[in-house]
Amino acid sequence: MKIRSAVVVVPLVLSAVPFATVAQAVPASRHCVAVAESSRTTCHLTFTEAMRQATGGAVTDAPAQVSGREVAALRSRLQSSAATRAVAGKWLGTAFEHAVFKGETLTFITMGESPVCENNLRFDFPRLDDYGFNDRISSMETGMYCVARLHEHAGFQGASDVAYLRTNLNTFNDRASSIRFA
Ligand SMILES: [Ca+2]
Repeated sequence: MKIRSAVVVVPLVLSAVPFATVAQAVPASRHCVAVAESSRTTCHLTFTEAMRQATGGAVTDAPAQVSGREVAALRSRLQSSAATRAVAGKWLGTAFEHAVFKGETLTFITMGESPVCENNLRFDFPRLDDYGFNDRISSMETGMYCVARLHEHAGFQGASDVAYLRTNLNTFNDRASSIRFA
């Protein structure tokens, strides 16, 4: 009986150590902003900070982590006044790591004059790998005037699919390597 109780106690003591280590090692999620006219990308720990940057400070209370309901609220919000509509014209779209607008995000913006896509302008992001988002996009939200064409390969090569407004990518899930907004 003495030996059996020792065997029970030892694994309990050992298991406490790796559990604490794993809890500290959970990686933070990333929410990045890609600018069409620049190769520079800025990443944030929360979607709140990414939206603050993407809207030039007009939206400061977006949720830290996103869901479909919150993204819909954000769209309504951007359409609510002349000031935010001007900002919304610079927002090309946001890509999400998971379906139904969850996980890490990559928000695409332009520094050009708004409104943008409705003026036959085109905004190219030829290598999603540059943003750590190659073959990862599972859902998309596009800006009010923009349609996103997703391509299977970098440089707008290979098969393509179109995303407009809020959509899960379904057959194009985790396949896109480049995106063109128009
Ligand atoms: Ca994915």
